[in-house]
Amino acid sequence: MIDLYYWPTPNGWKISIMLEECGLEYRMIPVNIGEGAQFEPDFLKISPNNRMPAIVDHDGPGGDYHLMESGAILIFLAEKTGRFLPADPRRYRAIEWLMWQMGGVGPMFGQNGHFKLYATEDIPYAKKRYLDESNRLYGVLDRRLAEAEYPGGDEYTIADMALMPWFMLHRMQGIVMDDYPNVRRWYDTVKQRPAVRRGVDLGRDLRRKPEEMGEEQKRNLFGDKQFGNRA
Ligand SMILES: N[C@@H](CCC(=O)N[C@@H](CS)C(=O)NCC(=O)O)C(=O)O
Repeated sequence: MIDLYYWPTPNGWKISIMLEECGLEYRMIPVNIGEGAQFEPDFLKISPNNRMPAIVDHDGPGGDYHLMESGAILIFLAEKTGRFLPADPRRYRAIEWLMWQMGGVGPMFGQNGHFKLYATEDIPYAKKRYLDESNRLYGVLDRRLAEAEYPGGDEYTIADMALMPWFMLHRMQGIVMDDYPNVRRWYDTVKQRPAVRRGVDLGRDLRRKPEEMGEEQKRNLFGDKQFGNRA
């Protein structure tokens, strides 16, 4: 049994999709990041960076095994099940695009969304910088998908599960996906997978629109509570 510490955001969806793809038995434990649950001492023992997703695998190496960081969790679950991460040499192509998601797409799309939708002041320089960078990253994936069906090659892998959730927010992010026809083709294919739909549906009722976020939630996520709560 796996405990999934989760809130319905792109980083959370990566893991709910993988758990659904693998048919693993899991229990979802909501971490309400708007209300500050990510700062609870018990959660910090599992996820010292005060971010979800995180898991505890009760049948993990040495017993209860906790893990934070969605990329590490995806690799762990792929190795546990022997699925969605092919053997050499294709393995490292999938890991390459997984790392590209973790180091580029996640942080840059995250900042793009922050300055466009959540920032408490309007900063045109920041908005332009992160929108330009997000479009550049769309272009990089588009070129990769012109030569391969999936970022990892000819198979659907954990790289797709890491990428897909962030591309789902393209409209909110101010991106015109149809400018990237290979991304559009890949997106339309992956979006139809039943496990992707189930993964993204997990905790749907808990999700709030940016305009529904109150002052207290902004303080927890981006303001004095976020930084004041750190050691
Ligand atoms: N690199 C981390 C990023 C996780 C992350 O940023 N999670 C956000 C929600 S999408 C979070 O928990 N935020 C809580 C906070 O900022 O206090 C991963 O991929 O797991």
